[in-house]
Amino acid sequence: MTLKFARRSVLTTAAAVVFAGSMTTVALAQDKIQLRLSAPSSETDQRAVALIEKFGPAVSDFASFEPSWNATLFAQGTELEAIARGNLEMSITSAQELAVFFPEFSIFTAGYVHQDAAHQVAVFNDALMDPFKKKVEDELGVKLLSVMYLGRRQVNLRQSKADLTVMTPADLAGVNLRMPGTDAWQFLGKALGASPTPMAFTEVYTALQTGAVDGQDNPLPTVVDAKFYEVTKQIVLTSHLVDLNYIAISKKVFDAMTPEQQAAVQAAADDAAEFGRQNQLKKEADLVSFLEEKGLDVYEPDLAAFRNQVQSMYLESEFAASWPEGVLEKINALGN
Ligand code: KDO
Repeated sequence: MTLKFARRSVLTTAAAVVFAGSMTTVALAQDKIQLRLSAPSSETDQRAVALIEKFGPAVSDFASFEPSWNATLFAQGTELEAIARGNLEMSITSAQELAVFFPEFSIFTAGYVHQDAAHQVAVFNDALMDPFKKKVEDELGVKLLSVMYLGRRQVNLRQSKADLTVMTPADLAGVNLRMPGTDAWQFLGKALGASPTPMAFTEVYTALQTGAVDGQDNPLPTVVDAKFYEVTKQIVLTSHLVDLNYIAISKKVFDAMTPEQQAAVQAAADDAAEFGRQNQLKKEADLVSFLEEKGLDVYEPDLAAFRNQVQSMYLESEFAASWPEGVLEKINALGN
């Protein structure tokens, strides 16, 4: 009896300890800061890989990083509003999306402004960005943590080079080019000489396959990751936009963190951005031969012709009217 009693009591105590232990685990998981991120990219895109492998683990002591890819949580272009409304904590946003709220961000969407990945970083970390960042924080409640490199955007067409060789913007006349769906993106398509069609990223593969569009523009790593090479025949290396995404976080969520947690989140974002940048650069350098092996023609057009047309169209546009005085010169001065 005594033994039974003692045994039962030990078991009960043990069960209580296990129960209390699991409650602690549950409580800890609940206590962690939830960081949901929504993005249209796939989970194999280098920005996603960097966030999964570097960002999440680096903040896991106090935050639960919960990314959703392929726009499954929020549609492309709706993430910033979701963060502003408190329905989402993080995204990798574009200058084009920010330009919807703050037209001056269109300066970072203009063709041939950023020169390369290092220039993007120098611009993002320069004091010239401070008023841009502050406005996004004050008016949208979104903090831009770091800049991610997407790559140099190239024109990728269904037509074969034999049917359509693109050397100058005039050669893109009448080409139905899918561009992402904001004014800043559409204008870039026009500046290239094409007829832009807005469409969400997740619909592009099917649109290329069915011929709903003639082509799309994206950096080579994206062309490969999204398998656009399966449904296109050529890539014109216009390098018209050195594209970026900002790692964005809810300012409210960030401000509620301790200074140590904030520092850890900032460092994790910077590390993830750097890791992703190096991987993306490596891929960009390697992928021309991969695409040629897949049967695509990959060639350089008359770059001066593209640069001249794109730059002059931007300077004459309503976008340039919103660019703060002297910022373009400062951006240029940070480049080569
Ligand atoms: C795209 O829709 O073409 C684009 O490249 C635009 C970028 O700003 C970014 O949103 C990207 O898609 C997605 O992350 C998918 O790679």
